[in-house]
Amino acid sequence: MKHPDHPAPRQSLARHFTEALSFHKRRGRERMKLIGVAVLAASTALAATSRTAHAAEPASAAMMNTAGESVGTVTLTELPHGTLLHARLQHLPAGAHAFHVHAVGQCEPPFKSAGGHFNPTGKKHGIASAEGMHAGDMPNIHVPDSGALEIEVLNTHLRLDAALFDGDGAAIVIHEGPDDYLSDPAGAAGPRIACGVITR
Ligand SMILES: [Cu+2]
Ligand SMILES: [Zn+2]
Repeated sequence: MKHPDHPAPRQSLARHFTEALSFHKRRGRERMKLIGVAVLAASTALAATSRTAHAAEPASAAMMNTAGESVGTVTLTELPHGTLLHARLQHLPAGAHAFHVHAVGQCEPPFKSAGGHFNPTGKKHGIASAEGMHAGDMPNIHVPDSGALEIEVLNTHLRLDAALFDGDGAAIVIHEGPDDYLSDPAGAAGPRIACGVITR
């Protein structure tokens, strides 16, 4: 049963728009343009509100080496097509290093505490593997002689969701060597040289 005195918001908006339109028909083209702009602005604001309610807040990881010294920060921002990782790193050895999301948010040197790669869908390791890949697998980073590197990478398999922020959390890990993109379970990347718990 309908309640004419208490129409649903959408009906109310439509009715107001119709009433305003008929009222302003007498006022000519300029006024109608203004109403159109106002209605568009209102619907855009509603859409923005519902997106904000579902979007995850940005997260970050303070990276440290095995001596407990800071080697930079990685920020993680969830976007419609994945999570953007923005790494600002320093004091790292030059060369190619594996760069992963690991399944446990604990960074006790030598960082075995961070567990294996983040792998909520039970895949094998490697962006080059037909049976891959782990959601935590990402391309190698290449640190120049300065030891400092700023990069952004989009991980299309990663979400800042309940699977990542489960009971034991998650971490960003950098390895001594490069990921070969194939060897299960960790890409034969050698020891872990830096680690940061992902927090928000
Ligand atoms: Cu790793
Ligand atoms: Zn992996």
